[in-house]
Amino acid sequence: MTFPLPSPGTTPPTALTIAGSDSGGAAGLQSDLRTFLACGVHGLVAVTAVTVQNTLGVHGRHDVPAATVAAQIEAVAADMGVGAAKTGMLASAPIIEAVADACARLGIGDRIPFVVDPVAASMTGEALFDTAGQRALIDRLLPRATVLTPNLDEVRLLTGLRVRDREGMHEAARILHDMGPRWVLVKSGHLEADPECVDLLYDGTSFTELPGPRFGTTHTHGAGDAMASALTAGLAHGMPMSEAARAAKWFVTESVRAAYPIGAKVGPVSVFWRLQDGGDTRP
Ligand code: PXL
Repeated sequence: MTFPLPSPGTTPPTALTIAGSDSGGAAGLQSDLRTFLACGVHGLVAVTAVTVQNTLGVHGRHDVPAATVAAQIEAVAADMGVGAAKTGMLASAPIIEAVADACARLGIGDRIPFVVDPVAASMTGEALFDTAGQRALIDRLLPRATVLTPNLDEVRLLTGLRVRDREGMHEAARILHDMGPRWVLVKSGHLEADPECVDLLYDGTSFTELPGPRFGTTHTHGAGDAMASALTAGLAHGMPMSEAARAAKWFVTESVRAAYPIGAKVGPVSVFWRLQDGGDTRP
């Protein structure tokens, strides 16, 4: 169930994140690159926006021009190849349109697995795109997604459904599947009344539960990003969807177990546990 790490000098698979920067280093592209490293894939980035952020919240942001986002995707795809791709914060409708067009040109979401993480708001509730962005996401990216990975707030934004229990997660998965993605993985982290953390994978026919413990920690910033990027890494390794989802669930569970406090509020999940044994090869 683990992710293979490349032996020194061998070329690992590549994974592309199309995401925003979190200056606090917890979520966004920083989390994605860290997760890619820890899951044994070479991380590529198309940065969509720079957020001014710490554990207290998002204090400002500067979006990258849509054409520059598309150019980053084209540049890495042409030279290094994209084994699998994921989206995070997409910031605006024009960026979403440009990403959808670039993905269509490059086969991302066709022959290349495409994980759409419909990031709508920061941990502290600041919107990471507006209603035009939400419409573009539904119209242009959901039908192209190999797998959609919403948390329960994103389920509510995309479908209007307020999920209160595990049965509600099944209903959400069915509705979202009808919106176009080939698989839906509903993240259960926000179902706080549930003593466990059981994510749900749905392919339009059958449900697969991904069970895990719920930890008492409040330091969960970046957990959703880590789940989606570990899933992307698994797909880049060529794992079938259910195997990649199980591996990603294991990875994020260990990363929440290892989370640490830093700053005044919500600390990040950690990947340091993956580096602990055997990392030092000095004689
Ligand atoms: O966790 C979602 C997320 C993604 N990307 C950026 C973010 C956040 C949450 O804060 O800031 C840039």
